[in-house]
Amino acid sequence: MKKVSSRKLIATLAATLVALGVGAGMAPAAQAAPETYCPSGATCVWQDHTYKTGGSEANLVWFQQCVSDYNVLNYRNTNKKATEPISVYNNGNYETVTMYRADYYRVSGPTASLWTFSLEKKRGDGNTTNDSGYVQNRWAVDSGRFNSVSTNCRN
Ligand SMILES: [Ca+2]
Ligand SMILES: [Ca+2]
Repeated sequence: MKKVSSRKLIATLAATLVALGVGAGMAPAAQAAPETYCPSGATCVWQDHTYKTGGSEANLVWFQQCVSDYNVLNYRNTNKKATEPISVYNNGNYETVTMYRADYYRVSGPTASLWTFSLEKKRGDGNTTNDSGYVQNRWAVDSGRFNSVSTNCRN
């Protein structure tokens, strides 16, 4: 009787530890989603692929209206200029965002449409330069705005 009880106790304890995510051999925690650090209502960028800057998802730049020139800003928690971000997430609640290759929303030439891309609300791309996801074969961004915001918007 006593033996059964302690086995039961151990089994219960083991189940509890598993439920708490404690223990050896557990699968690594799932990668945090970009909206963990990107505030609701904002569009966020990170320098590197998969929504990270220098290995951290917390090191981002975000806007609620526009950024007219990313590389005058620093990634959060760093003194790194926001030069050439390639991860973009639109955590807006209503609007599509348009992102631009050049600063001040500039587009030019016969391939002007190739100087921008759009992301609907709650969509992102963890590498704008690769050939998968919502944004393919583009570039690092240097400005962006929610679509209702004028191109006169300055950060
Ligand atoms: Ca610039
Ligand atoms: Ca992509």
